Amino acid sequence: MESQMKMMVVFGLVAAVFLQNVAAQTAHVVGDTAGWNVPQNGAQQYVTWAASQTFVIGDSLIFNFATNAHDVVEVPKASFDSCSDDNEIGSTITTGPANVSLTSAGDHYYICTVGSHCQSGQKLAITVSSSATTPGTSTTAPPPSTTATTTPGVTAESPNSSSPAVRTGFVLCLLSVVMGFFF
Ligand SMILES: *[C@@H]1O[C@H](CO)[C@@H](O)[C@H](O)[C@H]1NC(C)=O
Ligand SMILES: [Cu+2]
Repeated sequence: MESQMKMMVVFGLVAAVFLQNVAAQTAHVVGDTAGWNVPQNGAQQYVTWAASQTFVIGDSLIFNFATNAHDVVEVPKASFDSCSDDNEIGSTITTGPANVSLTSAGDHYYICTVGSHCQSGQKLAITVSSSATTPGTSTTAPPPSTTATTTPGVTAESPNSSSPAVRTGFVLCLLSVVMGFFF
């Protein structure tokens, strides 16, 4: 009986990891409702916004701005610091809204090259991490070897019947949390 419960808990953990992978992609709306503009609340605005987000490879940045009023381009740190468009990475996006995919880990810097907007704080620095696991919420112990046989079954079902698999995983995950109280 007890080993059966433990198996359920382990399966729930596997399902939780599976769910985390399914929900990996996030579209980050830069500045939230303020969009991509000259910050009205000081140059800290995009620094504060970036700190509130967790960026992972596969996510995207949505820069909401009116075409011709602003633009956005990725630049190296030196250009970001000096608000210059030297050594642009890729081409300047002049049509809003802009959808920028985050395809590599590390620091990325974006500026608006219109007028003195960058000097006024229309600049964004972010750090992209390579895995969906956030630093503070890493998963606990690795699953025991007995679960290795159940994992392919879970993933094999996902391409054709994604939502039932997700729902089943969610139910099992909740079940495992409930059962956790009995240990
Ligand atoms: C942005 O682009 C990515 C990758 O092409 C896509 O998956 C996502 O749906 C797009 N988001 C929006 C809001 O257009
Ligand atoms: Cu601008």
